[in-house]
Amino acid sequence: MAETKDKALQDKKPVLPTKSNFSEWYNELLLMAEIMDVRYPVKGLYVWFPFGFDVRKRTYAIIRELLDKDHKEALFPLLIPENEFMKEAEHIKGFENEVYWVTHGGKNELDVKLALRPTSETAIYPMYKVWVRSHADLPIKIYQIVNTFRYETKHTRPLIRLREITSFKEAHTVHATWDEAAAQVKEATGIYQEFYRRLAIPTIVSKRPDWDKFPGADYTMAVDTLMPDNKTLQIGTAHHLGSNFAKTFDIKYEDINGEQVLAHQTCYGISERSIAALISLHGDDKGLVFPPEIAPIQVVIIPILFGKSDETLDACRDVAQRLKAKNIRVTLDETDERPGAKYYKWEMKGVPLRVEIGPRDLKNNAATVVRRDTGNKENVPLADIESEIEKRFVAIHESLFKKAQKSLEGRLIACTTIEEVKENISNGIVKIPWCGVRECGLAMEEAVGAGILGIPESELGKGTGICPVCKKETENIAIMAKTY
Ligand code: 5CA
Ligand code: ZN
Repeated sequence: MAETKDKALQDKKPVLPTKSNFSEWYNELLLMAEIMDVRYPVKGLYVWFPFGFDVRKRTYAIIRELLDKDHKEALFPLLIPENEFMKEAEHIKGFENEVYWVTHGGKNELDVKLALRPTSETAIYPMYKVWVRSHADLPIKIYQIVNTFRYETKHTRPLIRLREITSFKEAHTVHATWDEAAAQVKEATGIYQEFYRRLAIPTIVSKRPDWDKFPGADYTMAVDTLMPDNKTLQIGTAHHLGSNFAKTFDIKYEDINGEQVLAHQTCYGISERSIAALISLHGDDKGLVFPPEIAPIQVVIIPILFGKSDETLDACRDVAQRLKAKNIRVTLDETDERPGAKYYKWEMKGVPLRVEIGPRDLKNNAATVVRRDTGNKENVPLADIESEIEKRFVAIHESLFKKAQKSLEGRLIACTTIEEVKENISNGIVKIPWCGVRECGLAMEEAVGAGILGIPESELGKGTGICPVCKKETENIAIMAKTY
């Protein structure tokens, strides 16, 4: 009886498309689970629901924790005067088609147009010119978490390609030497890998080909992950800026011999794409699935009530109290809805563990604990409920990561010819020998209709093969994929 009623109740609600229709699933899920509202009347701008904002808060707490070990957080202005913005030639070329300009203050035309930052090099580096005096001031490692604006012309998508990036974490460092800056780039990709490990997201780090590097950089390292639709998402980048910006912004320090020397710089950033990856990799046909550290609600308790039920409710309240005392984010769902409707609701929200307590459980001094990620049900003695829950949190995290990693590895396809690459490019990330020469790389991209992500760090100099374009032998194995 209860089952059929629940079914009828669910049928009235909008239904989540299956994840096999990834794009529809993604869009519908963001709304149904209350992550983002896409109904704001400006293209490429979206609204964080309070629930989504909670996820954002917890995600960004992790990146803050990792950076705060040896970076300082600061805050620079949103508006950049045109003359500063126009200083670095390569940088302008890369961004001029994406910049929003503020031209008026009220009815008055501004003497100097102001750019809404698309990224903050040109806001921060005029200040670094003032701040950097001597070698003793270095290194400087500063980050900020801000909104940035890019007039993107490719198809905009919530959390993935925004015109207002609401959650841009950008770090900007200054060093004495080129080598120290290179070491910083390495540290940055290491931090990002650790960050994504905390989100149970597997990543591939590679050096972007020269034609795909950040405008104004010597080189760019990128962190990518593979989405369910077999396209890669760039979820972080770290750039070695050499002395390119130091030259144009006149950032110099006095070395130990009293000489004025140009500084060396890096910058590295992530955005809410991190949350797009989190949702996309772990979610399923029933909705969100979160690693416990991120889940706004970690445990939901559902009382299974039959007739007079004071005892059941008391037991539920007691468990809720005990879990709260352990700083576990727990909700006791005492609403009048049927259990089935409650399961559906909390599964959609990605609550990692559901605890059901009914008269039969109580008779055994136990509770039924159900894992969101596997659906696995187990009886747990009430006496040990706290430690049993905590144990499962660790297990869920590890199992989400392993599952995601296996899924990525299962879609890494080794190829030797361009024909093979073409056949497989829609099935995942393709590995192909590449001599590293620009003409060969561009020819491959052209023939396949997909980008070279780079040569993964793990593959550098380790493979052997023949570049399919020039037929020369090479140790480098590049990866190619369709990208977001
Ligand atoms: N100044 C550098 C380092 S902070 C910079 O702007 N690098 S970036 O252009 O590569 O951006 C950093 C990261 O932000 C990218 O790797 C990507 O993950 C993310 N990102 C870039 N553009 C967008 C966008 N339009 N919407 C969402 N995320 C974006
Ligand atoms: Zn070649």
